[in-house]
Amino acid sequence: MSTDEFPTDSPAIVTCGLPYANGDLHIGHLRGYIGADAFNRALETLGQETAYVSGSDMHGTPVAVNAEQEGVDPAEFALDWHEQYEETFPKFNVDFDNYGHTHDETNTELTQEIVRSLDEEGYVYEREIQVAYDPDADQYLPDRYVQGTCPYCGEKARGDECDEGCQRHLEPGEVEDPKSTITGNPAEYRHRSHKFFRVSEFSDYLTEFLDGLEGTSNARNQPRQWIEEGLQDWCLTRDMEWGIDYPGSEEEDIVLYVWVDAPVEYIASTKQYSERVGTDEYDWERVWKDDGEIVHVIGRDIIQHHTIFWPAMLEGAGYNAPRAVAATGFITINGKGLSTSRNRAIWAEEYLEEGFHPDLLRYYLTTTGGLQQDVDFSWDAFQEKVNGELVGTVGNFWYRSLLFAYRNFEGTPDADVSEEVEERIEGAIGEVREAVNDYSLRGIGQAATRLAQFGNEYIQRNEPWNLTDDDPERAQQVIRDCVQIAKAIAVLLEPITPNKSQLLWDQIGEEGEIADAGLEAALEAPPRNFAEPGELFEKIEDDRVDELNEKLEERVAAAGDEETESDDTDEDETADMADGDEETSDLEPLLEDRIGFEEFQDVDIRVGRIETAEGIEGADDLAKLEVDIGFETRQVVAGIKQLHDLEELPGEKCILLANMEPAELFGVESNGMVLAAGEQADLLTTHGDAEVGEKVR
Ligand code: B3M
Ligand code: ZN
Repeated sequence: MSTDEFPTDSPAIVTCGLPYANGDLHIGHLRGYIGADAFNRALETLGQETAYVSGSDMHGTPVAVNAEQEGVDPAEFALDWHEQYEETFPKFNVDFDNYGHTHDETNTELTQEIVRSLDEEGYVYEREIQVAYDPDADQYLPDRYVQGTCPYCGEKARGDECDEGCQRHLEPGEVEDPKSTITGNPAEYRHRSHKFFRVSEFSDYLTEFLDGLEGTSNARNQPRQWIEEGLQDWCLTRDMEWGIDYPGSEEEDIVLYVWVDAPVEYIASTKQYSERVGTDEYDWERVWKDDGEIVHVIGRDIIQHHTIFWPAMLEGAGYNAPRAVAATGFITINGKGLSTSRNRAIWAEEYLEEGFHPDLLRYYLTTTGGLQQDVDFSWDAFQEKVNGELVGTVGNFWYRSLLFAYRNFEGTPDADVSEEVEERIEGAIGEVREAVNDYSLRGIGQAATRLAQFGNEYIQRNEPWNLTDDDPERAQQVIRDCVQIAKAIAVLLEPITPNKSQLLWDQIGEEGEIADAGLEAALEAPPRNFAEPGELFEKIEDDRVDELNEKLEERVAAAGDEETESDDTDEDETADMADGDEETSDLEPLLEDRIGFEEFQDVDIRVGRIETAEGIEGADDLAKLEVDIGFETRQVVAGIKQLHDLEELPGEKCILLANMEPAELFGVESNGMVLAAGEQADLLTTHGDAEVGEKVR
């Protein structure tokens, strides 16, 4: 791995968390898989050698429990789902270079090899522990077979994870008041011998690793806290039949914990890709053992696995460390937690059956919030985004400029691109480069949308329709510029809307795949002639949205009825990546780490008064504010447009963090930060007569 900016001279690998092969894919899954796909595509446009791999997670109790409920063999059950996933991903233009599964030979062998080498290096030991047992079912109760209370935060928890509270991994025996999810009985404890990995020995290594880790800040901060609290060793084995055998224990009913073999699939899948294309083209060993740039895109509920256990395993077994872990927030639906058991979800197949183009959802999911933020999905917000940005801004510009070019010049007019437009496109390319290096998918999308906005203004400002007769040469120039902007938008947006970008590419007469073009193509002249263009985006009508809302409401209500009728309380066990319940996704858990008063005094918070507020071109939620803080007036950029009408803000008091490092957002300097609450950014203010400039304490 290097610390150089992308593109680097080393090959990259982009991965996304493996879906458990246990149920239908939904929008929560798609956020991660689309996100990682878009990131991988964006790296490619920068000229980075890269591949994108993943696979289905076949083992563990998430699969075993569900298979058992349906009375089928877990191997068959998991394989069925795996095959479905393989079909679904391409429908969303999620283009894996390899998609394997954890039960295949490559992964089984590699996992056992890695465990063997951890053992040989002295990182594994055996210890007798108490494990939960259900006497009625005559079965041990690993992981999701048991439910109880989290010893850290007191929330309801599964045997191996505090999924509704602090998101911590829990070791066998840790969950309090354990109950069997098979019979509902209180679990008994039995002594069993299990293998442990000395994670605690990696504390110093991991601290340093986190200091250099790129990606999202949540993937660095949470684990730092866990390390400070002291790392526990990690139980590597489970009393189960379904899974990969602990090497040498093939005779016993003991398998590796699912989280041992699951991340190894990242390597195994890369290996399969390498074997398919040949190591000259892509060398998995170079990537994983030498200098590869490993980028993991995951859900924020599995940070601990990817920033503690996994890097310790890699280090212990002599593999390369990840360069970045980008942990996405959850998806909420109409402001409430996505819940598969309550049917409050948007299902992958359902979305497609409704006839929506996959690129619309790709655009929505990648550009609605920052990667770390929870993103709310509602059909209304989806409609607004599609109609406003894709139809109104991008599609409108594409269509009007190409149609004009076609009608007047049968294609690209013969002229050079003006300096102004060339510079503007170069600027947008720079924004994309920066966004990729910041792991900001939203930044990539915004660079393109902003360019389209510029394009619309450019046409409006130059009115080529008035020039064709009076000043044909000028008209030629303006339209030439517009065709170039149209092409540039398609190139910039390709990682996010690959299919729509390809259609535009074809429309302007380009040959081959836009995905192979690279960012520089944004500045290269399009072919001279092209055919009559068509519109690439379609408006979503209000009655369509009403209908979709109704369907969703009915579905949720029906699921609610079923749930009250049945006693089956563990239905939520089908929960998976990003499948948070209301409690988890509505409110972020409290930080346990306390700070002293001195640390608080380091932040200089002041009362301010907003003098002016205006929007920022291309940035949906951002506003540029001038805030009087007594001593001076500060210009700050604030993401407050979701909730606040800018015209009403001047004169309002606000609370401003004055000693925030200055930053530049969308080319606008921000010198301070106004405080606001929640996703919607509800601005804080004072309720008495606190004066402007007064310190908040
Ligand atoms: N299968 C799904 C999850 O917990 C799990 C991911 C494995 S990634 C190596 O989100
Ligand atoms: Zn907890």
